[in-house]
Amino acid sequence: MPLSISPAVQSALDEGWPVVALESTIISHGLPRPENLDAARRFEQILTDMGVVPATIAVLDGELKAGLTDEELVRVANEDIPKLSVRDLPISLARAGSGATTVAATSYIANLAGIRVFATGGLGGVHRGASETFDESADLKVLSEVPVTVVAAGVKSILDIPATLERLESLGVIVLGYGTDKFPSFWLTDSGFQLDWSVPDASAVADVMASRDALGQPAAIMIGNPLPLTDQLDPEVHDRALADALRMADEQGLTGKEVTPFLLKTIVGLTGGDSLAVNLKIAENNIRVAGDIALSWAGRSK
Ligand code: PSU
Ligand code: MN
Repeated sequence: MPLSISPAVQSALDEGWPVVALESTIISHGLPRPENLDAARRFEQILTDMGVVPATIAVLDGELKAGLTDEELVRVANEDIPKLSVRDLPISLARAGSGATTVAATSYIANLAGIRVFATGGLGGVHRGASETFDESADLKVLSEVPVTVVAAGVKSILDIPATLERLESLGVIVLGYGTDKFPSFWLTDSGFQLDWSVPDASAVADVMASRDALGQPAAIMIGNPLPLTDQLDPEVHDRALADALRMADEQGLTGKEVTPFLLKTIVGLTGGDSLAVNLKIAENNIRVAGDIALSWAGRSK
């Protein structure tokens, strides 16, 4: 199997120490240079400071990588590499290629490596107008198939949030609000959509992981972790930028994997960088919660 696990991640897995997987599409396509490299390093440092081993996931020179050296992190941040979902992995391997992994591909590789907890910014989901375009992120299908616990600030309001929640339900993905019963919508603390279940802390998440395993269910657990209200993007700025970005994507006739990166980039421009600052806070907030969950999980499997 062309899977290369870094020595630090491998020994953590062997010893049952806490490990958190991190996604690379957020680094290569979700954040602008040069902030992306600083952010990628900071994401890993947050975990290291907590006593958790970071495993940033990407594809480099035809190998699936779980855990990157600093040089490899620099490559992911600075090279023009493609965005890879699960179906792109065999092609990238066949060509000895490199690429950044989406939530779907990261979850898939984390599972191959035996990593149980994963932190990202926001999930992909059902796009607005999907009943016409069929644009639904492969993130959702993959989360119905792999037993990871993914911490995300919900999904962005660039998507159709109620449709995404319906699909998560159909696909059997377990959805838990972290200290909230409202689904977060990334830059905004509360999407207004109600969740069925919430958990107060990391230990309660580990309880659900254990009972999920006991039942042998195939799907992931999604933890909806909202930003504190004081950190969210100004809702008026948000609504205006969102409407403009959606209109521009429509005018340009974008389809397929270009849509999400285009919307993210355009919204950074339209908010004068405010959305970027909030984006970084979100990722860091999710990484801390994922670290707590990994610590709690490691404590119990000993
Ligand atoms: N949502 C974000 N930031 C991101 C992405 C989604 O807030 O960077 C990325 C993730 O890698 C996610 C992917 O898996 O976009 C979804 O893309 P698509 O809609 O093409 O499946
Ligand atoms: Mn899509």
